[in-house]
Amino acid sequence: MKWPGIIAAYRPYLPFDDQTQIITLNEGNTPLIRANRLAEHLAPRTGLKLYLKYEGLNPTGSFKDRGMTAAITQAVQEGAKSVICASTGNTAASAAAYAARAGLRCLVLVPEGKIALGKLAACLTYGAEVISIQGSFDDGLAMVREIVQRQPVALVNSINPWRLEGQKTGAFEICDQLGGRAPDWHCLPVGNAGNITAYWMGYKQYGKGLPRLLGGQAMGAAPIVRGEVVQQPETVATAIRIGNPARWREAVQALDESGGIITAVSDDDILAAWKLLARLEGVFVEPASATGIAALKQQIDQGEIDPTDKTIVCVLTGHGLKDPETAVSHATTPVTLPANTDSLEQYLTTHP
Ligand code: AN7
Repeated sequence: MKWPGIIAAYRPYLPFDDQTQIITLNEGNTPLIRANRLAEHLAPRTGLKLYLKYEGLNPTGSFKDRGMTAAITQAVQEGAKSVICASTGNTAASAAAYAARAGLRCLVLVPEGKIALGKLAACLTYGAEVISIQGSFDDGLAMVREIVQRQPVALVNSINPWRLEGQKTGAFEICDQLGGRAPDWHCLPVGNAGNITAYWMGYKQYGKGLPRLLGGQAMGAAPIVRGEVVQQPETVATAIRIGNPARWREAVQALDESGGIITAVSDDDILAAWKLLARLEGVFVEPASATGIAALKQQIDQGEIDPTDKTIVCVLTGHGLKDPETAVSHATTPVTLPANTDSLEQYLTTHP
């Protein structure tokens, strides 16, 4: 069956009518991958059924496309000619792509020097006006919130409710892919807290059961865990380098309602989980996307989550090719050999 994108696929659950001109790149319908080797590593012989929702396979390489098809569709419907967002990179790339498709001007504010290369490359190629600000994501968000009060430009950050409408479809897909039920636990990284808010909306609306939520924040950017704004957030996971999340209150409510947990994990733990995903399961994500796995490992190790016979889904929010620089700098270096088979044989036999 041809997949039409998340709005057409889930229209009865979304506030769009049949007349709406949909701006889509056929996002969504991402695989839910069973991860037996990783499950065995995290919780040996417990019967844990672990699944990876691989959102890096969306058209621009992150989950943001689910929300962006909805936000840009609505912006066009309202007659907008320009859109703007602040971003750690993925929202910007997604906005740039959907704006291009709709023929809109797109401005993106990104923190100077703190946006992964693949995201910057995408924004520039889609033709967005990339504004590198000498500050953090949080500074950028404050700026765009103000400018939309002064200028006729539509805001497409996740404070825009249409973003959440689109992103909640991830929960619908997970329930569908599990055969019509929600998992026991749903794990994901938390930055600006739009996605955790949207997933909870989605599970509640779909009526196929409710998971408990496990949110992971990076230790150097963990305002919700700490209960206070982080003035200078810092983490290798630049996607979630956010100190004052816009959907903070909603995230706390979702965590409370679900009997969930939010926890902080170190950069080392994030990178360890990121490597495990690639090496045990062949799934390459950007570092931030491994935060849910790192949080799950921590909670199992600490005895806070009992994995026995549980169905657990981890959302992998962005593709590994988004951040090639971190990948290369944390990997082993390639072996260089002369171009002959004897050298290759020598290498093979001396490196068993
Ligand atoms: C890969 O692009 O905030 O908690 O500006 O790119 O909904 O913010 C990105 C966030 C997780 C956190 N994983 O999601 C942005 C931005 C990846 C991300 C998150 C982001 P939210």
